[in-house]
Amino acid sequence: MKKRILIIGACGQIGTELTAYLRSIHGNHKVIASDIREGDAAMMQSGPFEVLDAMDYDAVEEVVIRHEITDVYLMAAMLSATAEKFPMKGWNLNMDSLFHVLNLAKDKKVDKVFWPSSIAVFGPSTPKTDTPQRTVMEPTTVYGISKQTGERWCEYYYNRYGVDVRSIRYPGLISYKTLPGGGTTDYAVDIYHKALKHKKYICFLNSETTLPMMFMDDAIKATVGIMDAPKENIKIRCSYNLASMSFNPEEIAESIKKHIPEFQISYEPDFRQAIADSWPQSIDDSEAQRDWGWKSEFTLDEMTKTMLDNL
Ligand code: AKB
Repeated sequence: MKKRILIIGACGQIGTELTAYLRSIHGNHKVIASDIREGDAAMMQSGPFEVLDAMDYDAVEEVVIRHEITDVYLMAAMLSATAEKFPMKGWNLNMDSLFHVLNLAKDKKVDKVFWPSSIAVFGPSTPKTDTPQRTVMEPTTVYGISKQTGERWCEYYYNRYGVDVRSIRYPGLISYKTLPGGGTTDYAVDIYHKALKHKKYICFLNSETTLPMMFMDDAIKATVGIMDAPKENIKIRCSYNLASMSFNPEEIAESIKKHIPEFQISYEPDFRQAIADSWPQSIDDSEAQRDWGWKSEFTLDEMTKTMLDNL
């Protein structure tokens, strides 16, 4: 079957690497990248690119039809820290864009949808360690509320209309190729940049804030893995728990010191501390492992070496 892929939000932290990976697998011309503004030279020159507002249904539909898209990866979103500053903008972007692609799939204009959820769907009343797939979910952030609501709608569209939507709950993601923007876990990328440049880092979370994290290569592997899995293997249509490693700022600093002994970290927690405190510390992803063979590869020290070698 001919596959033609549209990535919405292709210039973001995940979208950039996902676009490059899918182009390397399927061929450049089969993967249409899109974002609200043009990407860098590598993105623009390696394959088709559309300037596209994820909130504009007509524009998304036009691109889907013109390029005969089969699979959509909706990576455009406003992350946790920014959405606390712009609650209605965050809610509108995160929900409208999801409804647009779900409705295109419901109307059989696309076959398959990937939509990212997050550990932000959990809240302070959720068990903090080995957080189960099904548990209390009372998110306290705008972003978390939008992701939890989105999960309910994904499951609804699957049950009611048979929409083949697949989703994972990403932990904090770390990559040397693209910077994150507006998340609470962003410190775990910035710390490597500052360690190399200034040998010191002021962290906006306190030293003991343990959060679930993942290296980008693992995240791309999971994203493509769930999309390539046979339909009958996808038993969960809201979103799968996904885990790799968990660490706090002190532990990532120790990992960096193995390569840069003079590196120093200090702490000035800001409003993001409360967001981080509401999230789990570690995640039970046994259902993703069982249903579609998920397994993470990178440890904290392996990730640190790869980050410092490549930045
Ligand atoms: C954020 O910090 O907002 C994101 C996430 C955990 O979904 N990285």
